[in-house]
Amino acid sequence: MKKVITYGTFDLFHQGHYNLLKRAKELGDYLIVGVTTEHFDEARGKINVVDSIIDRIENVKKTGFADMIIVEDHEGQKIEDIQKYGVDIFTVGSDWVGIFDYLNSFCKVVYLDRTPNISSTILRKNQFKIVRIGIVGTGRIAPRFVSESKYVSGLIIECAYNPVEDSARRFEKREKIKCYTESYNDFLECVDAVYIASPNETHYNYAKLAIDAGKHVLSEKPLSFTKRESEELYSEAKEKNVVLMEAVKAAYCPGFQQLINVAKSGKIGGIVDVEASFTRLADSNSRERKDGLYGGAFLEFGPSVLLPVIKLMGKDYGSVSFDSIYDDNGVDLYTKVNIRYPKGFATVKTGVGVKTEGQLVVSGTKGYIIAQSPWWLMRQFDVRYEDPSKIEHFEPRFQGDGLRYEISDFVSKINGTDKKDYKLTAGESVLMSEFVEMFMEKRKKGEDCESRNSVCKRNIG
Ligand code: C2G
Repeated sequence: MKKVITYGTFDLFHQGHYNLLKRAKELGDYLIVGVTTEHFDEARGKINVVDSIIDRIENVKKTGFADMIIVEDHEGQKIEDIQKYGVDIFTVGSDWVGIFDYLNSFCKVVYLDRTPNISSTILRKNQFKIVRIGIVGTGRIAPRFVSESKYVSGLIIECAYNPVEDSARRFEKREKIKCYTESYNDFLECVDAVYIASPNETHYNYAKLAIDAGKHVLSEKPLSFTKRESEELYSEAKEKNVVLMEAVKAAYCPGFQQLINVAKSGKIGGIVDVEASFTRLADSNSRERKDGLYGGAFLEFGPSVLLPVIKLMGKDYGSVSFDSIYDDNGVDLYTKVNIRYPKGFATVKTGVGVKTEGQLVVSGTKGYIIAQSPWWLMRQFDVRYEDPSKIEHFEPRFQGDGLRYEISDFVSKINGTDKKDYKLTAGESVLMSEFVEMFMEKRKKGEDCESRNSVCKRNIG
């Protein structure tokens, strides 16, 4: 009996898939079809698969060509399967010519002509309107957004907005975007959604205007400086039936969710303490170091370090104490926050003028989880126990520089294929604004501190 094997995602099953499976079966007597898992597709850069793996397997099954269906979920599996099942022929469409020649050492490799003019990507684009995204602000993170968005199908970067026309023009030219403008109204008219990457103090207003105009919003953190403003934005977004997401990128990275789920699984017992640090020394002329009102460590990194705390310790905090080291222009160079919970603690540290280990440690009654810097991208973490020989190492899949996951979630929510907001709920986002508000209030109170020498240390908790 001649055994044939082939693999695929088979998303939005179409004639091209059908023809491939039909001809694959004709190559032998027994056909094995490997259907990829969503995680494995994500790992190889396909992050917009629409159909669930169950549906994709079902669609392959319905063709009647597959004698066996297996799941492909890791690199190197093809060799294992060829050996395990005693496969004679590996086949795949001609778009892969050359890529699988190495399998000739294990079995015959046959590339079958691809069916022209049809693909899951085209269908995904046809099934959903292409989302026209406008970028508000042309600073450092905006170019990263443009490059990462190339890995997400279903969107186009339509326009760049900056109140300074020259900045908008230069960005549009450099990033090869369709248009630019210094008028926010004109900008809103030519997009379906906006990514707000402007200075911190402008996020709320730009988001409010966009939501009022019926546009979807992905805003850099902090979304706003007060609990009330954030609540208002989320309720208005709900009323207008538009998506509002705060771009705390760690929340959307696959590894971060895995760490949270591992922590909540009971593996380390009851969670007692969460410590998260994020420091990045900023140039003394940078916005972070110069803007005494809206710059500084906590406004820059507070939402990121609060994310694991809120996810794991919840919203019922007790006392909160802020402790900061200030520059003489009122910028907090280093802010440490201690939070008390009914059954535990949390400590977060942020810095733009002080450097510390950027790690995340989740302490429990049976063990602890540690993720080294840059934990916010979550490329790896360890679960450790009393017995030092028992370390469990996790290396979740991760592509690019962390933005494509939030962009993909944003587009999926806009298309309605992903209504869930478990990665960063409105409530969690509002709670972050509550902490930001507390920090700014305590900082204001601390302003009457006796001496404002070069390093004014005050316990304003
Ligand atoms: N295919 C085709 N004609 C098309 C589209 C796809 O012949 N118009 C073939 C592909 O070449 C592939 C199979 O159908 O052999 C499944 O295609 P996809 O679902 O797009 O999955 P892909 O990522 O191409 O799968 O590791 C091998 C990959 O998993 C192949």
